[in-house]
Amino acid sequence: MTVERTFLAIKPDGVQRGLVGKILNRFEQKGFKLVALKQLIPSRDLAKKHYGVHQDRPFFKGLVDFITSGPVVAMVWEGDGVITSARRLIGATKPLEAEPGTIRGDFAVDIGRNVIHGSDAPETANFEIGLWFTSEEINDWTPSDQLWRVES
Ligand code: DAT
Ligand code: MG
Repeated sequence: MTVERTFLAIKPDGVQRGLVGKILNRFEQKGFKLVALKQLIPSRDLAKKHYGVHQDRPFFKGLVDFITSGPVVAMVWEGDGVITSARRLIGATKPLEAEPGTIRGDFAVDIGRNVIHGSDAPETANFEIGLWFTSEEINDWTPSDQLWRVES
């Protein structure tokens, strides 16, 4: 596997419901590395760029209204295969179809309030990381336990 970075964001419903700590824990306990973290209320311009692929969908305006409605916790996580793995930890887009044990499976019922965003591919991860973060906001660091990690 190659080391990748992905963009994750706890949406306003996750922040309002006090789920930030529980969600961060899922990725920490899995073994991924947090390299950037900030809370912000996204501008409409940022939200529209982030969800640009959905601009012609009927739910687009509601999606932008929702994601700009309050604080979002934006993050970059790093690790082997983190893009696909984070999507699996997040679960299906429709929370009622998300497996128990996934974040959406455990914490959500409504597709329009599905708690968390995760990049879906390397290209979107690169685009989204660059959209939400400057390079100065992303930290290269080595966790001390990686010194005794087994190479594969
Ligand atoms: P995901 O967030 O799993 O990548 P997506 O990229 O297809 O899903 O859609 C982005 C977000 O848009 C999704 O998290 C919730 C919202 N959304 C998607 N389909 C929707 C629908 N049919 N009705 C309302 N909101 C929808
Ligand atoms: Mg998506």
